[in-house]
Amino acid sequence: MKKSVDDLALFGGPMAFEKTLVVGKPSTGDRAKFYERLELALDSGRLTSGGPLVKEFEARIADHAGTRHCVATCNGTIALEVMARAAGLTGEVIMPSMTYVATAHAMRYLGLTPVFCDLDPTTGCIDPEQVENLITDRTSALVGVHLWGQPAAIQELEKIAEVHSLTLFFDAAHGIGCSFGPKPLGGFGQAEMFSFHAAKVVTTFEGGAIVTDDDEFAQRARYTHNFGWGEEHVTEFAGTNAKMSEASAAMGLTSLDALPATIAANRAHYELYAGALDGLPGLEMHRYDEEHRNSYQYNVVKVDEAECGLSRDAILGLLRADNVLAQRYFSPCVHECEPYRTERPVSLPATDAFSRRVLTLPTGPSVTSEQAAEVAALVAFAVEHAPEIRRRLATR
Ligand code: T4K
Repeated sequence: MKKSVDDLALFGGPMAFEKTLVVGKPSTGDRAKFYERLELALDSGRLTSGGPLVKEFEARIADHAGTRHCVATCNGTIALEVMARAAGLTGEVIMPSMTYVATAHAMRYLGLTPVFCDLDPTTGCIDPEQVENLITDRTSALVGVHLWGQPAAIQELEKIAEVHSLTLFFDAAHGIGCSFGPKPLGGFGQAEMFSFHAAKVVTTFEGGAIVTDDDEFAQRARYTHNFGWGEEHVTEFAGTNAKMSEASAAMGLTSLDALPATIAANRAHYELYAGALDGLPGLEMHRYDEEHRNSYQYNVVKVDEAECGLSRDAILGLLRADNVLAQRYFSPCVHECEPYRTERPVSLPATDAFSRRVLTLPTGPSVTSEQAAEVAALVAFAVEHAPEIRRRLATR
C-alpha cells in the first residue's frame, strides 16, 4: 500500500506488482480437458478443415447466440471480411469510430470506404440519429458495434437499414455472454461476428465466428471462408481461407466451459472497482444497463481530467509504472488512426470526448480480488494526491 507519492513506482518506489497485471489474460479453462480434446485431434489426424471439434464449437456458439448457423473463422477480422464479401458490399459502410481498428480495416482492406458516425455518450455505441445524415447513394451497409458487449441501438439501426435497403451487420467481437434484453447478441441484422482473440472472454488463441439466421447468407459465408468451395467440390467463386483449426476449437470449447466462472469473476471485480472508485472526484465506472446481460470483460473507469486533477493518460502512466497494464479501449479511436485521419478527416466531438476518458482495468479469473482491490487503491491514491503528482510530472 502506498503511503506517499514517493512510493509510486513512477517516482522511484517499488512496483506494486511483481508480475504484470494485464487486462486480457486469457481465460483458458480446465487444462486437462483441453489436452484431452487436443489428444483427440492428434490421434485422429484431423487437424483442420471442418473437423469434429470445429463442428462442435460451431454448434455450441450457434446455441449460445440462439442462431441457426455459425461459421467459425481463424480470427474476428477475417470474419468481418468474409461477411462483407459474402454480402457483396460495395462503396461506403457506415460504422462508429469508437471501436477497434479491425472493424474499419476489414472493410478498407476489401476496397470499401468506412464512414464514421458519432456516438451516444451514454453507451459509447453508434448514435442512430446521426446515421441517416451519412447515407449516400454509395452506401451499401451499416455496421453496428456492440461496444464492451453493450447492444448497439439494434432496433433503430434495423429500421434505418430497412428504409434505405442497406445490409446491417453487427461487430459483436465483445458480445459473447451479452444480450439485448433477454435475447443473446448474435442473432441481429443479417449476421454478427464474434472474436475469440486471446484477450476475449472466450478464446480460441486466435479466432472468430459469423452467426446468422439467414440460410442463404450462411452458405455463402461458409463457401467464402473455404476458398469458395461448394458442395460438389467445385469452386463457386473466389473465396479465401478463413478456417478455424481443431486446436483452436479445442481451446474454444474449454474456454466456453469456463464462461460462467469467468463472468462471475469479472462481475465481482467490477463491483469492487465501482465501490472503490465511484464518487472520487472526476472518476466514474462505466455502467452497464441491467436490462441487458453483460460479460463485464471490460471494466472501464472514465476519467474527467478537469474534476480529477489528473488526465486519463497520467493515471495510465502511474499504473503501468507499477506493473498494471491498463488499456485505452479505444483511444485513439479509429477516425484518428491512419489511413482514415489523412484520407477522410471528420469531426466527431462526442466520440473524441468519450474516448479521451476511458481506462480499462484488469479483470478475469486470473486476477484475485486482492489484486483488483490494490489496483483500485492505486487509482484512488493517485486521485487523492493529484496536485502533488501533477507538480512532479510537470518537472520531469
Ligand atoms: N472488432 C472489435 C470491436 C474488436 O475489439 C476486435 C479485436 C476485432 C473487431 C477484431 O477481432 P480479432 O481479429 O482480433 O479476433 C487487442 C486484440 O488484439 C484484439 O483482438 C481486440 N479486439 C482488442 C480489443 O484488443 P491489443 O493491441 O490491446 O492486443 P494485445 O495482444 O496487446 O492484448 C491485450 C492484452 O491482453 C495485453 O496487454 C496482454 C493480454 N494478453 C494478450 C495476448 C495476445 C495476454 O495476456 N495473452 C495473450 O496471449 O488488441
